[in-house]
Amino acid sequence: MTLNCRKKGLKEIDPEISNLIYSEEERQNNTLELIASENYVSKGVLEALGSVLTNKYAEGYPQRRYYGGCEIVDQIENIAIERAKGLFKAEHANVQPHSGTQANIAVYFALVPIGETIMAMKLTDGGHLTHGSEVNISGKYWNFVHYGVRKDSGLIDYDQIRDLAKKFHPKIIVAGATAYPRIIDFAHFREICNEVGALLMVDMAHIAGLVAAGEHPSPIPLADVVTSTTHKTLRGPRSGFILCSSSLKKEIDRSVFPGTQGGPLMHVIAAKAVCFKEAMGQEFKDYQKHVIMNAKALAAGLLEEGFHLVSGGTDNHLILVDLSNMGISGKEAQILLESAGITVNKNTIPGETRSPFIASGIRLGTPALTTRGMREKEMALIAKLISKILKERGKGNSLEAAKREVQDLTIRFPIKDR
Ligand code: DSN
Repeated sequence: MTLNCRKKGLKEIDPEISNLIYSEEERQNNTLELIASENYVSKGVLEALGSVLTNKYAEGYPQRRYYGGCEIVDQIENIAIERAKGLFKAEHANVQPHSGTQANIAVYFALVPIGETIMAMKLTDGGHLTHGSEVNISGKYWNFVHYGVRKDSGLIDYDQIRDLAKKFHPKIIVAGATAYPRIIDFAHFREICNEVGALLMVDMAHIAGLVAAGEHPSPIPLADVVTSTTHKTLRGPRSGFILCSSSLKKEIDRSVFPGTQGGPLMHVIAAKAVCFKEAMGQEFKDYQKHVIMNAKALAAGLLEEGFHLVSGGTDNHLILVDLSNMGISGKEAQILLESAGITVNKNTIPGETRSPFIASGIRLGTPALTTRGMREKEMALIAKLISKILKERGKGNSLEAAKREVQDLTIRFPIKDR
């Protein structure tokens, strides 16, 4: 890397990629982001991500590296570790996992011999690929037993978990979901784990920001190990981390490196440190309150329009809409909404009969729109827009009218530098 090259901007070095990044920025500015797992990072997080730290190899852990020249990155990783521990009141933090998937696999690899049993939530009921899906490494290397939600209420079926746990004696029970709109009762999970001698692992990726702000009960004092991403409600870089008790520190650290990863991404670890700092502030706590208030307002608006919501509503940042009564699949709804500038993802629903590529539902989340400053009034309007787009599909010029309203919202609530 020469000084000359550093002086040139990306626009001159690679106009093709530069233009595409600009187009993506425009797309983000001009659409309403309702994907529950997405958000907009601060300038501080972006700067750390785009820094020279990407040049540094640092295999190992602070003060125990396999490379020289690590005295600065050691300080950065130590700060990230201390901030994660402070924010979540954890005994130990590993900030090296590149993603939530890496974090989950590292925990299984650390604590469960290959082929032994783990229990987790079914994918169609709100779980995650890494919770033992047969197409994922987790489902291929370990024997997963799945629990789900109750058909009548859409709520986690704790009785089923207890029965299955007694029958299959899992080494770990995983609590945590990607499409569950209600509070998760970690104390109930702990109780079941104690009864059957299982470890409790909580994957809090979706709710990490809510937990940090005290808006969802924390799994930290109850779980043996907690995994998370940093880019959803937590509003940091695309990455992961693990929290655990001091007694598991050695196994977890060894499993991340050298067990399942090589060199850590020091630029991303720096960005995680920035994100943890931001999450300690009052502005972040207020933000998380609004994330939930907005989700409740959006849910209320959709219920008023006759939509069926799994579990009847939400306690957190997301809503799972069951479209069965609307005569439209999740895939069709996603495409229609996207054509009006509203971005969502199709999602399977409990008792799903379609393939995940089609699905019978859509998942909506408020973290990104809340970051733009939208509040309950805008959520009520968005619920009406979604209803109009889906119900009046193919009729007159209602799509064009919805597009104009979306555009107006994006102009009134720009993505601001923070
Ligand atoms: N965590 C998933 C989501 O909720 O979007 C992606 O893996």
